[in-house]
Amino acid sequence: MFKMTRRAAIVSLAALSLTAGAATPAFAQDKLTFTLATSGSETDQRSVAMANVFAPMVASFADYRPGYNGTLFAQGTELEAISRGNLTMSIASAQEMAQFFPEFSIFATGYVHQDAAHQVRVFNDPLMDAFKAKAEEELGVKLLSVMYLGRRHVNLRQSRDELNVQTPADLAGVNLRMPGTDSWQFLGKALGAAPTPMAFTEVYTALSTGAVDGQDNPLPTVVDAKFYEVTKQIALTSHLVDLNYIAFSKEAWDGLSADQQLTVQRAADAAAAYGRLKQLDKENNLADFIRSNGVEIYTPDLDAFRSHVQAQYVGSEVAATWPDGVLDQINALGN
Ligand code: KDO
Repeated sequence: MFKMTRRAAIVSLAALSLTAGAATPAFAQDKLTFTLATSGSETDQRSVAMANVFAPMVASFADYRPGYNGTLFAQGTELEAISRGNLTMSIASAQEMAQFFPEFSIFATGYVHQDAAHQVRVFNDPLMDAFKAKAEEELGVKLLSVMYLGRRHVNLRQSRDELNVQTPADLAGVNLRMPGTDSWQFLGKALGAAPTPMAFTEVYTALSTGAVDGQDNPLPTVVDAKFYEVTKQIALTSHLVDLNYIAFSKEAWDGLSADQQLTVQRAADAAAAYGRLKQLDKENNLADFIRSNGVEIYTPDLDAFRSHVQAQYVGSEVAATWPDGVLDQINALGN
């Protein structure tokens, strides 16, 4: 699993030549190339939004080159690649940002964001300014916009007859795949499970062989990655209303004209807005399809999950990294 301390990132940012690949043309008249790395598939709504909305909007001055399924950079290594000048863009998670700046874990904490609109209000609120500034100044990564991934639920190989998940106690000993960073693993434990770190691209095989008991992701991901083929149940825990940031190289950004910067910002916002609507639509309409493939979907005791998860964060090392007052500010932006 990739893990880099903030200090190491800062050192590498300072020490390495930043001319490598961020978005620099050989000649002034050349088009720029914006390379994006994601562990998501080409059919993932965030990828679709970038290809169908972002790319055309910047096409007059930049070619958009996406690399899907972790083929350009493995999941969790994209931010470092941007920081080193080897990549222009990624679809980054708050959990990945927290590898460099632990306070980003607040945006990766269970039952904090309430819905997609809440994510947008939080991202655009002045409370984000200090987070964004730190990412730019210390990592060389500009967070352009917030994308909606969706409500993450617990998705297991066992049938409900074998394991009926009502409370966190029912997940005791369940080997739940979570992505490989500290924030994810903390959340997996907070849910009551025994989390196993694993890259997204390995999850289907691990579910089909039984190397893990389950995974957590929103319904659109369960369909896109065909996890419904190798699992039997989904407990709608909604433990994380998950987001991603459209992350952009600060070096590449600084090389753009003011007009181009405005266009890139607008294109990112438009792609995020388009993707959000598509993802929400899918999230609301996929349950029947998943059920028709033999996966039982049901709602557990949400109060039990929420109170247990929140209790794990209170007084934790994770919560100690959150700047004073930010949780209250986030909550105040909720419904
Ligand atoms: C995952 O690994 O479970 C996750 O959902 C984490 C997200 O942050 C995001 O990276 C996503 O995978 C990938 O884009 C694949 O959908």
